[in-house]
Amino acid sequence: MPERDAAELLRDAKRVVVFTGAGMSAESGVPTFRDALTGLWARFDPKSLATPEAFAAEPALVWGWYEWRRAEVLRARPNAGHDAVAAIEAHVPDTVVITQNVDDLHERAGSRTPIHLHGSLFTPRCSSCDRPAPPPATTPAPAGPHEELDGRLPPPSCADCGAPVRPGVVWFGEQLPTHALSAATEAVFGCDLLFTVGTSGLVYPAAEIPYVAARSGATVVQVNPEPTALDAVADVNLRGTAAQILPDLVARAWGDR
Ligand code: BV8
Ligand code: ZN
Repeated sequence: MPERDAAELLRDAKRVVVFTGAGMSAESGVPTFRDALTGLWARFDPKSLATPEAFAAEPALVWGWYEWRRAEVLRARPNAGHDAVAAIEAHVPDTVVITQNVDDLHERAGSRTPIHLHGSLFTPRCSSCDRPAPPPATTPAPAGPHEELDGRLPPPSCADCGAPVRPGVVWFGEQLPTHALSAATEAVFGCDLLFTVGTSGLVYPAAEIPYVAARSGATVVQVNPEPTALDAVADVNLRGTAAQILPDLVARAWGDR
């Protein structure tokens, strides 16, 4: 069957879900989760740093990594892909954005209330009493081209109980926030079109999202320059990047330029 035209599917859709991963932010200069990390963290597998055990063992190393990533995000700007997602929301009121990303680029592009399945760099909280803590006023300066980024930053202490403040993200081995997961599942059950953009589809239960959409009868369109685990569930596979493909889809669906 010829690949159905994704722009036509988009124009005719009543309820759209846009499910995004790190590839969504790649063209904003934010490294994807799997990309080798620079400096101090280059020798670590992100999956070993993004755990409660790593934070308990080396709080300054892990907190420094997240503060470096938050600084990168603050220096970044939403790309044309983020803007196209916000345009889809403007054209199709019943659009839900579900992201695995911990950056705030969807929000800064105008997406109203993206569902953050894996939390956010901007909502640190106490590692013991869960009290929300303000993100630090300053962030690490960008490392010069040749200097080795030290990267260790001792986390602040909770104003209430004095325990270390932790990043407001979901680590491996931790449950996803129940309200986020139930809101995402509800949105997916009812949608007729789901875009999966810039994710390798390897981390669960988030990676279930496109499969739940397909089982509920939605058409699944993948946007990714590489093959992924989600090729198996995609009805339409658009081999390209978020900032190239999505604006073109929106333009062909509604004539936006
Ligand atoms: C849970 C936040 C259970 C933090 C993330 C053993 C022990 C414990 C758990 C497990 C285990 N084995 C399996 C598990 C389950 C585990 C899991 O799935 N592991 C995987 C590795 C097999 N999952 C969990 O632990 C989850 N929790 O299971 O809890 C439980 C149950 C009951 C009670 C208690 C506990 C929690 C997982 C959440 C982890 N946190 N992020 C942080 O950011 O630091 S995951 C993180 O990696 C991302 O959020 C994302 O979800 C995931 C993968 O990243 P992607 O977004 O896909 O990015 P990636 O780099 O992989 O790929 C980028 C893609 O973009 C590529 O395809 C590339 O081609 C494409 N791309 C590149 N450029 C572009 C592009 N696309 C478009 N345009 C471009 N320009
Ligand atoms: Zn506390």
